[in-house]
Amino acid sequence: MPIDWTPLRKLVAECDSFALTTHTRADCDAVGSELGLLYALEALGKRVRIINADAPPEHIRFLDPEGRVEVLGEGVSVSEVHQADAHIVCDTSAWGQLGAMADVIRTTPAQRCVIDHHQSGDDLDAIVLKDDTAEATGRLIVEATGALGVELSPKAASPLFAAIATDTGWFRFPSVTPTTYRTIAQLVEAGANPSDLFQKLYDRNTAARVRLHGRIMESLSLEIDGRVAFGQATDEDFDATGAAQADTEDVVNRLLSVEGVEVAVLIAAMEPGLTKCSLRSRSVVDVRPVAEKFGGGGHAKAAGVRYRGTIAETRTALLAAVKAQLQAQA
Ligand SMILES: [Mn+2]
Repeated sequence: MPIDWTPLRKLVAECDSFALTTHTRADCDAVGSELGLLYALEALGKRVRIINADAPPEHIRFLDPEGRVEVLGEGVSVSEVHQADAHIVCDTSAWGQLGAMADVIRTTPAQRCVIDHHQSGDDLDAIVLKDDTAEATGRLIVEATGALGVELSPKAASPLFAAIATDTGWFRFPSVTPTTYRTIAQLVEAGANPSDLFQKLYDRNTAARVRLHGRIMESLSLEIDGRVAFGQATDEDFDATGAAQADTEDVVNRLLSVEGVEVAVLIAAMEPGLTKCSLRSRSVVDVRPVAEKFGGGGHAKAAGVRYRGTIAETRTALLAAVKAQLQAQA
């Protein structure tokens, strides 16, 4: 269902200052949506700050050349955040994903609004502007920009292009529609440079990252007649390669590329007794209930969860849950 932006227009008419935030360990869609919305609101003469619980990962910081993303506790106090007339949460509607910003938003006297495309989420007691069929929150921000009567600026166009491009795996996921391409055309017209963005996002691997990917590919194992693929990144893999957590991004899609595989699961060691799992599906199998079973969430074809246990324990638990889901959907 397309979003009716009337509540946002009303909120913007009523408020002069805005604090924008997103989920922790922000990705391009999270940061790109925040920046796109910030520049749209500023074009209307509003005072706007982006305040997140943590800094964006290093490899996507080029999206924010003006350094507009601020971090709570690093020169920004809770009372400063509370001075905003309204808080807008982008690209999540789950308390658990907001990190330290969750309490700030819970206790704010200001109005709350959520712009998101995730199926899972909590009641944030907010104006909810959600389309869970949208390929990216970034596309919703482009729509919102239009609904607010603001022209897309070159400063907004690049991060918004990156938001949509990365959430669609560079326009190859089934979530892509003609609207995606129309939106992208608007962003390119407004100044986004696709080949420059691609290079900055994907052709800047470190050797450590590529070596980690090699080890993850090597770990590939197949279950349930080759319908489910598992890959893992252990502490030893991180130590031996010198790669970081964020370097596992996107590898799960390579596991999914094996012919016959319907569901891929990548399990990465986070800290002792805690793993981070990424689940992807390319069939009718819905991986969101699998993630939700262990307190995670996401979409039907892409979900994630953190699991308390070793990699082996995580694998056993997730294999059983994926098996149950395959049977339930058979
Ligand atoms: Mn997103």
